[in-house]
Amino acid sequence: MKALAIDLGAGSGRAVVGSIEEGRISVREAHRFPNEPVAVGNRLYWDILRLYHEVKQGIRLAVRQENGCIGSIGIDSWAVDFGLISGSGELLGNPYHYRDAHTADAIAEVLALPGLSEAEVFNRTGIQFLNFNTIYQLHALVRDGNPALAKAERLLMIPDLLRYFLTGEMHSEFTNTTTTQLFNPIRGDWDDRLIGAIGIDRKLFLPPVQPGTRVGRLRPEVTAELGVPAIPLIAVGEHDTASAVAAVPALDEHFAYLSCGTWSLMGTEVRAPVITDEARAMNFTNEGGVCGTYRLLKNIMGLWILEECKRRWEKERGSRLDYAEMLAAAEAAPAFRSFIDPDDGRFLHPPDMPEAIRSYCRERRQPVPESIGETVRCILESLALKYRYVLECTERLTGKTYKGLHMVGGGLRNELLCRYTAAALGRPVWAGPTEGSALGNLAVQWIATGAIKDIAEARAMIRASFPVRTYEPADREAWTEAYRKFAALLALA
Ligand code: LRH
Repeated sequence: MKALAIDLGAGSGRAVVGSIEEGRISVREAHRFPNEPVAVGNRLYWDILRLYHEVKQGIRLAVRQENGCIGSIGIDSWAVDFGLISGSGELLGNPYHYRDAHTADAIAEVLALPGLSEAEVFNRTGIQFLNFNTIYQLHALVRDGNPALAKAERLLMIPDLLRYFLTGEMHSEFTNTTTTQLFNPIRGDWDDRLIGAIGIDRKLFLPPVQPGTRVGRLRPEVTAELGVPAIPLIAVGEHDTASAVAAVPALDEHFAYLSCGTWSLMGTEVRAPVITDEARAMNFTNEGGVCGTYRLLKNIMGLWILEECKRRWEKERGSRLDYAEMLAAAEAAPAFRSFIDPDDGRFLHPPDMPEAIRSYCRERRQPVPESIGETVRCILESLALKYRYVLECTERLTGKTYKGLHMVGGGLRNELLCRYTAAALGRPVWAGPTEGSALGNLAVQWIATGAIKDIAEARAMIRASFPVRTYEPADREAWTEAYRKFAALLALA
């Protein structure tokens, strides 16, 4: 039976139909639609009702194109963002987007609350400190006297919210739940103490359900509107990174991955969260995964920096710029001239990304990248070098050595980045598939319905069904020297 994955990414959302025939998986895009945040004054919101409309169109088109053969639906999207629901079941306002600046100082504010400290919050959650985590967003709403919060009865993460609109049932899916930094993986439940400390009512939070759980069917109003049957919804790894990692076609039990897209998420899969002082000092996270796993990983700012530069340059030129042109210019630019720390806070949501890069280089007394080629080269080399650092940190935390790196996600289309990554790591990169989240979303649906036995079989099938390209390391000495410079610049331990 075919399954439908709704995958909402930065920039666009997609409805992807997955099929299995003779042990091979294939995917087909039934609908693609924009997913752009809406700025109002200095606030940044989800365009949630438009997205819901597009999700419904995706379901209608997929069912029609497949002659009714859609057996289940799963939804994934990025972590941390949420909607608030009233006692009468209505959405209270437009959800905020995590790049809204209201959480700029929120980590320090939360850690200054009575009884809280970095160690306390990390030991209770195992989650890295990112200022947009749900805990800090909620704190900002309390601090600013947000009226919706005062009326809220439930909090639903974005895929939970869209699923609620479709089915009328409210559930809190586990992988996304963990990214709130309010979930305690040791106790296996929401952390009452943290929730209380930030002044939030415990009643907002529902008991988490595991990926693979059936969570309702399309409600009658939706089936009537779309002319489709009452298809069941399955909770998948609703955090897109959980789904992307589920799709890593690794054969070994222990492997290192990089989910490469707007964000770069790098780490490994573990059976239990690694909550140690060392993990906290490295600001690693332990996000809930599918099939009883956790993802020990670190966020790296990723291709967002490049995407934002492209947007800015296109605005300045008044015409489109394609990636091939940008990457060719980067290859022609001099190597290892200047580096940035991709994770410097200024790159999270600056009004002018190329200027943010120039300001970083100016402050660090490095040559300032001016042309498109110089800037792209600086971004890609810096990302690849940061990957080396994070991979080595992962090895220190797990005590394991990884022979190479699996890369999945749309970012693999950037072949220069894959090449630089292999070179910076001095290890092979196995790149593929480019479909990360949608495939992992489908895989969990198929495991739930019995079409696939378990996650190992899903990964083996993905490996047999999609190309994986190997990039071998090159220019070892030059990259080793570049890493030395990079590590000194960023004062990496
Ligand atoms: C990637 C991602 C990542 C989160 C960020 C908000 O899309 O879900 O795992 O940290 O977005």
